[in-house]
Amino acid sequence: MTVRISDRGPVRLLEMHSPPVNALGAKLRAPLMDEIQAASRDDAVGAVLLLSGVKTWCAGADIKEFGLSELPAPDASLNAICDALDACRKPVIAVVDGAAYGGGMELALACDYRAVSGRGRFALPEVNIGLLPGAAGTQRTPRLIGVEHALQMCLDGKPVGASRAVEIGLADRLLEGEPTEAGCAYAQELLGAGAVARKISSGPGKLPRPGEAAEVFAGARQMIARKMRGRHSPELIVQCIEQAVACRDDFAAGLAEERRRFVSCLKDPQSKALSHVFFAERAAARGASRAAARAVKRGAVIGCGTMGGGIAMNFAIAGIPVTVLETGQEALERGLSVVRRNFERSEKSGRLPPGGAERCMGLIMPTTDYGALARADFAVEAVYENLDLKKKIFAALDETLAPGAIIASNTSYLDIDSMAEATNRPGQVLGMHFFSPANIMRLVEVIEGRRSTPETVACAFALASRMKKVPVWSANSNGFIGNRMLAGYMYEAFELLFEGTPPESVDAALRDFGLPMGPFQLADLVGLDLGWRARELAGKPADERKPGERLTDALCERGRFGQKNGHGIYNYSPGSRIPESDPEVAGLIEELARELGYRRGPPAKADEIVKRCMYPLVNTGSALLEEGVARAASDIDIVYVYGYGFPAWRGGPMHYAEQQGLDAVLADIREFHDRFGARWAPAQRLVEAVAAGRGFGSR
Ligand code: 3H9
Repeated sequence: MTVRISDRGPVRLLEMHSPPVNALGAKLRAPLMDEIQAASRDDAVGAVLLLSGVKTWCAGADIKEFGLSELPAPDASLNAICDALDACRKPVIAVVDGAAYGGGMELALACDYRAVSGRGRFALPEVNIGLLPGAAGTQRTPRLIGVEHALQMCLDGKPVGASRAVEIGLADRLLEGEPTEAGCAYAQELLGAGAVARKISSGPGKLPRPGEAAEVFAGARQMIARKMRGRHSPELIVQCIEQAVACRDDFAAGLAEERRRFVSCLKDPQSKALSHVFFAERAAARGASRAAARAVKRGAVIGCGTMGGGIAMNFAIAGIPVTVLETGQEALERGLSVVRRNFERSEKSGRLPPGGAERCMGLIMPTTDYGALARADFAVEAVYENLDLKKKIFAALDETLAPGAIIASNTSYLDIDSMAEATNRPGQVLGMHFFSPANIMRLVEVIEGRRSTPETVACAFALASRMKKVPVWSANSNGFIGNRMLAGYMYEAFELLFEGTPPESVDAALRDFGLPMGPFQLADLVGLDLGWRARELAGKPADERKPGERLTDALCERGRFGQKNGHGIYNYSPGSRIPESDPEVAGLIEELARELGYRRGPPAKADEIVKRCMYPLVNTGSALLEEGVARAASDIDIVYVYGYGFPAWRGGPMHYAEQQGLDAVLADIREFHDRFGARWAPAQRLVEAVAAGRGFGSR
């Protein structure tokens, strides 16, 4: 029974019970529809309460249903339920306890009253999966709370908590105590006061007159251009709300406009890609181990540089006390002052609640003494990339920590097994590769070493989830998933330069593809000097350096380190991050290209640039699957979306390749193989997928 019915005097209780999240699939919609109509007809019923019997009030439409056919039929049934609520002659009260998201919030809006428990929250997150609220959300929301709040909810998709919902008029009552009892008491109170049915659809509510909100719409469009470049559904959302205003007294006309745009979103590959990311994220987080995860009580972080500081912040944000170790007092203080500044910035921007910065700082204990780490049950080493140094730290941690405590390395490519061998607890060693800035970026690669136990891996996954990160499993292999793929991408970008395409054209093509920045802007941002110093330190001979490394080394020798000193592959005016071309760099590229024997030609077209830079990701991704370094193509997509800014609306590199058609991708890779040689040899896994006429497969 997905809808449970009971009566409390004249109050009919309809409890949705479709675990885990009351998604509005066919099996919940049909009985819900029947019971609403039955309650409307039943003379003994004075009011109806709509409740949830599971933790989530209602997660909205069942996203899995959208993918069932090539051209999904309009999901009329959810709209039909909302129509039935509109037609119901008894007041219907939504008792929102938990998340009322998407179609779930739209269901609540079609009710006459909304009561919310302290756990209740509302959101219209359809935009996150490339859709728009398609069950009158764009029509009822601005009528109830005005255009500005409605635009915000539809465009940012973020939840509005219980008190705020009451404050802006989204909910009528904040319930105290047990929600069902409190909801019944509220219904009785309404009946006692002679309250009647009250339909948002029956009038313009808070809708402005046409023209009055022009500035608000213009502001929304500016925000979209700034923050949601390349996405289709945000503009359609704005149009739907504009239509609500234009059709002011004609709810049905506005609804028809919403319907038309909703269906076009459903057919758009962007919604398929974003839904893929939604499910891939959850599949990745389920991880590779079903072992029981021990809850971490106290953390330790070794190193308080950019990464160490960010990782310590993650512990504190998750409410876990953490001790941070540095070699000297000065470095410690410098690192902590950055941490404090970042916390304060987070509080200012609303990412932390008021007082959150101070509370988080209170959870971070600085030290220069290994002995102070003795009580930690999970330590993360985050010093610079030097295997010998890391091994020494692992040995010192092994001496200090209690048996069973876990030691993780934040290395981005070094061998986890070598670090494990430096300890007497190889089972409790693994990699946890955070991405910079570690307090913001959501990806964490969890690297299982040869001897890491299932419990150790499970514990790292649970810790990452507690930190609100997206953990992805990877085997221990140089560069793991993300950086191994990045290497091919960067290599190809530099090849394009030497062949005659200017850096600004390469960057522009990849920005137009949807990346936040091109490879050379990225290199300047990270700092060209990091790699240069590492190569110098290791004494890597010039003829063993890649062509791109030769170029960045030559730039560094001329004092061009990147954005940090205003000169890198580009120039930067003081205080600006806008790249400007420099003829000196163009000359240097040409000179080096001649020296290395490149045949220079006309600049590559955008389409070729994209293929040359994206297909190494696909080919390496296929090889990673073949080698078992990654367990699923969808995991690779998550790594690239959450760690490298790959546009989520393209679904990640592997999904993108599938959408292009793997046979077409393979044909291009073969052509590049003929033109450029061995580095483009097609991965066996890709060849097999094409031969079998299938995709990369799911978990
Ligand atoms: C929509 O409503 C369109 C309408 O406007 C118009 C229609 C005409 N469908 O996240 P969790 C699964 S579009 C199907 O781990 P939590 C999820 O995959 C929809 N499945 O739980 C997972 O499965 P598994 C707009 C769904 O407690 C399991 O449920 N709504 C859906 O951390 C548990 O999920 C949204 O975009 C769904 N709608 O968080 C809301 N939702 O166990 C999307 C979840 O196999 N959902 N699943 O991995 C969420 O934001 C969170 O799931 C929620 C619960 C906050 C609700």
